[in-house]
Amino acid sequence: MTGPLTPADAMRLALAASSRVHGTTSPNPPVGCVVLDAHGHVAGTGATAPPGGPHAEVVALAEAGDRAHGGTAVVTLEPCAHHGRTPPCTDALRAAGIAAVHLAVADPNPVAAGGADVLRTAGVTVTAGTLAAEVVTGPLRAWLHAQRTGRPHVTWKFAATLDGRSAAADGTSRWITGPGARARVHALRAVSDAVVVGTGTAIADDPALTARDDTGRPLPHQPLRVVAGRRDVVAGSHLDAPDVLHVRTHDPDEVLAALRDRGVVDVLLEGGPRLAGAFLAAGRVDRVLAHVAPALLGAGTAALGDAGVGTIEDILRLQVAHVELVGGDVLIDAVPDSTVVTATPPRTAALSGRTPDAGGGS
Ligand code: AOF
Ligand code: ZN
Repeated sequence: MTGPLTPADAMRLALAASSRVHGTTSPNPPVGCVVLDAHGHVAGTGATAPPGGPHAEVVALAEAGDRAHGGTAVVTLEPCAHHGRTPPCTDALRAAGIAAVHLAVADPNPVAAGGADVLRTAGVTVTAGTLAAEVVTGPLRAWLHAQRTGRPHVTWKFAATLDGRSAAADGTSRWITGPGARARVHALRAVSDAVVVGTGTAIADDPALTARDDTGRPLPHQPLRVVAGRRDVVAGSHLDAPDVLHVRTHDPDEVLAALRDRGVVDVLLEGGPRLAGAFLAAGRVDRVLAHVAPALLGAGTAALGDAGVGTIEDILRLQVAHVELVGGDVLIDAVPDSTVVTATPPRTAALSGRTPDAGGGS
């Protein structure tokens, strides 16, 4: 047996537990919970089940059994205080005799929030903010964004050469980056709710948009596959399938509203240049993942089309969150300056926002 865990150590385990259900809980958040016994040893670990199933705390408490009595629950999101599809987690924590709770972030959902106060009133010691910086950029990121803005979170992922090309002059593009970068993309698809491409990319590249392992076998969790744009996809192509959602517009807010209506929280935008440009121009890209290959093409298709930038003053700057070498390619993880959160916008403004003329199908 190892010694007692600190709340931060336990939060790291809770975060890891939440990573294991990332992509399977929407529209609910992927939450992780660790229950420590009265001596600080792990008694139970849990994560949110798919919608309608138990919340993370209930899963962890069930594993802990009697050992939860007098113990501590460490959870990535404030325990809910509401009767939703399941009873309040605050009730479950109290019934189990939990003495202390450490939470990373408050629940922004007004219906479920208030759990910390409910627990304090019941005599439980509550500490908020444990490892909050890690948790808000982890699996809860997209859900927290959706709660704040009313829109799904959008990650624009692209692969390009050093000179910013995503295809050669003749249109060929397989492959610009190496197998390591491609494996990352499949792992990313597996934790996303939806993968979106424009009709231009669907027609030019015939992508499958499924999440596969390195032998080509499908990963357990598959995202909703989405094509955006007015044109029809090619009959018999990968995306000419009954489970593919075809949204007949390039307007980012129309695409996102259609996805939100289907419970989508976390969107992976995979191109092409025109659709990505429309999303960036509208301020609807929340994260950029650029796989940059140390290679040059010169002529060829740029990774990004018109993004509403006509003069240097309007350049879209990003803040780099992380840089990594993946195989022989450089992965840059960045956030557009325009979407760096400075304040909580009113919920009513959520779906209006900036509405530049990003329409027009392809
Ligand atoms: C928790 N632990 O693991 C999760 C929570 O419809 P329901 O009953 O499943 O409730 C969904 C809401 O509960 C969700 O919007 C969020 O506010 C909270 N999710 N809370 O205590 C969990 N997944
Ligand atoms: Zn709950």
